[in-house]
Amino acid sequence: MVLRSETGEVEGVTLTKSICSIWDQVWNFQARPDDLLIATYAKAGTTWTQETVDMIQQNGDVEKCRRATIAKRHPFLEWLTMKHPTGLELAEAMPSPRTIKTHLPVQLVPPSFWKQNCKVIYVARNAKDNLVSYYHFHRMNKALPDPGTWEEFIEKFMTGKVLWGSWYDHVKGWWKAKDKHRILYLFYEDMKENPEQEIQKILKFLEKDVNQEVLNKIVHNTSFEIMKENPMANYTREFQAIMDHSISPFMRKGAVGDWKNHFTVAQNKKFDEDYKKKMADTSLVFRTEL
Ligand code: PPS
Repeated sequence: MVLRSETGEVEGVTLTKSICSIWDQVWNFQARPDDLLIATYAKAGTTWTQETVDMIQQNGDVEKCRRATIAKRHPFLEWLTMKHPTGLELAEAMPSPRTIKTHLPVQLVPPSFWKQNCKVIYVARNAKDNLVSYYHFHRMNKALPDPGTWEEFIEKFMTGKVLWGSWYDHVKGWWKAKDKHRILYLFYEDMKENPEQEIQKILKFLEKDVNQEVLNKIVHNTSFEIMKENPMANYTREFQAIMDHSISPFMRKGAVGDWKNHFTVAQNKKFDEDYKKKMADTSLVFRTEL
């Protein structure tokens, strides 16, 4: 049986107790200049972006992208669960150039990434869909704290007392940081609306070029329908003791606007009022429907 994680805090940000216990090692992680960091708030489109980046790096070669599961291809920097190598171990053992995943808010990113001037792709997703996805993920992933009821989870999300902290601070913090560092800031909704255009942005950022045929291949293989069936991307190959896809699959709906199937009118009103206050000090704008 897997015990749900207890939580602790690093600088006021909620993390699992196990991450807190290795925090010094995470903070002192030595980035290399050619590392690429994919940073997101959890459930914002991380895996989708990882697969897209890998497809680009492998020049559209599907077989190469299926060489290993997404978790092995891209170490998850701060993560550790029983019986699996830690993100730090995987990263340290990996030859360059590495692509690394993190959910850390910008102020908790190990300083070596900035010192080495590493490129970062940040992906943000509108709060309501992000929250819905996070709720279902807590239900199916037994390594995360118990989400409680939907109503309770909305409250936790609004107060920021969830893993990796406040969504509001996360998206705002990274938005500000993009003016100082090499950060490509993308939106889930844009990726959904026009994947080719967003892939082009990633290509330019990575200083890569592919022909139209390869581009089409990347668009196709990173679609929700294909990724849902791809065992190297859909998390069915490992973490079986932790993730129960029969409760809610990792590749759940992959849509914009699913929040409408979850929020009551009253919950939506309360959420919107609180959102306005929390997001009053940013120029960031999200779309909650397409
Ligand atoms: S994690 O655990 O934080 O790495 O999860 P993450 O990958 O960030 O988010 C999972 C959600 O992204 C959806 N997803 C996709 N949407 C559209 N297209 C593609 N290709 C795709 N791949 C994954 C996935 O279904 C989760 O969202 P929900 O809303 O729960 O379906």
